[in-house]
Amino acid sequence: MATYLNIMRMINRNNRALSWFITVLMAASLSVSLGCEKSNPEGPDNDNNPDSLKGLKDYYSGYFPIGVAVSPSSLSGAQSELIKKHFISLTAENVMKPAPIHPEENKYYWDNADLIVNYASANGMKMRGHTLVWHKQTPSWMYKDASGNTVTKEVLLARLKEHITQVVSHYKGKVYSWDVVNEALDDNDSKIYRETEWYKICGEEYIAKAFQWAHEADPDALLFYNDYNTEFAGRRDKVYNLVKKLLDSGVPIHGIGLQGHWNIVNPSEKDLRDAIVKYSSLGLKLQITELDVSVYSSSETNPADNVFTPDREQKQIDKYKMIFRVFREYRNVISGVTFWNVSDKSSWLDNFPVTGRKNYPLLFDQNLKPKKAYWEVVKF
Ligand code: HAH
Repeated sequence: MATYLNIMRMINRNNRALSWFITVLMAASLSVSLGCEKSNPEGPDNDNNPDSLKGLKDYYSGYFPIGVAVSPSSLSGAQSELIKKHFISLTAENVMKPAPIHPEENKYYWDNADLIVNYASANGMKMRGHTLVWHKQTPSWMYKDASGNTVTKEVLLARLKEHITQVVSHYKGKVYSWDVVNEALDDNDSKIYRETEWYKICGEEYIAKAFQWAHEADPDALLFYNDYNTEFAGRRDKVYNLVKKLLDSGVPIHGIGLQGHWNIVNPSEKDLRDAIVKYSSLGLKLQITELDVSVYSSSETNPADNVFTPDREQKQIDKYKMIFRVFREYRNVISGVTFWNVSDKSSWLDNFPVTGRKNYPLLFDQNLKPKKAYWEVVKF
């Protein structure tokens, strides 16, 4: 700084124009070096960029583990390299669900799920289990007897106990947290429980039992209730009340999974904060279990409207930026953030809620390159 002033005094005597030019130059370089925001290079993921060596999980290592939902086929080639670089936790997108893993009574199919669990352990990653009880992707034999009639509550609960005991025991010590019950609450504010076969045959009791049996099979596993739209007032209160009731009656439940299937409009920062604050008042851990940010709002359903416009891109960047800022703030409560799929190359949202409408909901593009939203999420 002193040298700079001396130079300026010297030049000032001789040439006012030159001195003005140098002042501007120095000011520009000073403002870059003193800037409080760390400047992550926008976009370039090349070898000259020191940040390109770091993965998403490394930026967040002091915050929470960053995970991703995978299928066995994503664990090779370029996708595998991307997964190893950016993620430290895995969830099986489908292969641990009741239908694929327990296709017939007394028949378990472990191979696909084992592949993912072994990959996680070989690469020092954590493994989440998804999911033990759900109304979808559940084999139809579960609810029927040999003559095709609906089974009694006693039979269905016995089958549930058998399923949970087998699956949780098989992965004991390998899966550290389970989404025990998925989506048991109704979408409609006027109803509490979703009218699934589980509910119709067993009543609400199956929920508490599922947690109890999972806990008996692996007392060290962290057990989660997992659901979507958990940030909107109606469902937020229902999730809170359900989990509070379970806790009050001594059911072993350790956390709430907020799926995080969000979009360019929702949730608002206020809804997200209110949900986190309300759930954490129960003294439980929260995990974001299935994060993606659809580039379409929930009211947009035209299959032809499927272009990732600059406007949608900017809105997605803003939403990702906001949600990760809030997550960082609540790092003491949030114990994991998992993305639902690896990159925009393929996502379940390419077929939901509109079949065949391409979506671009993740932080990596169709060529597996970090998107602008990625660079914003790691800029803090
Ligand atoms: C999630 N449901 C499930 O938990 C997950 O297992 C699946 O792979 C994808 C999404 C979200 C959902 C849904 O399936 C239907 C309606 C609303 C939300």
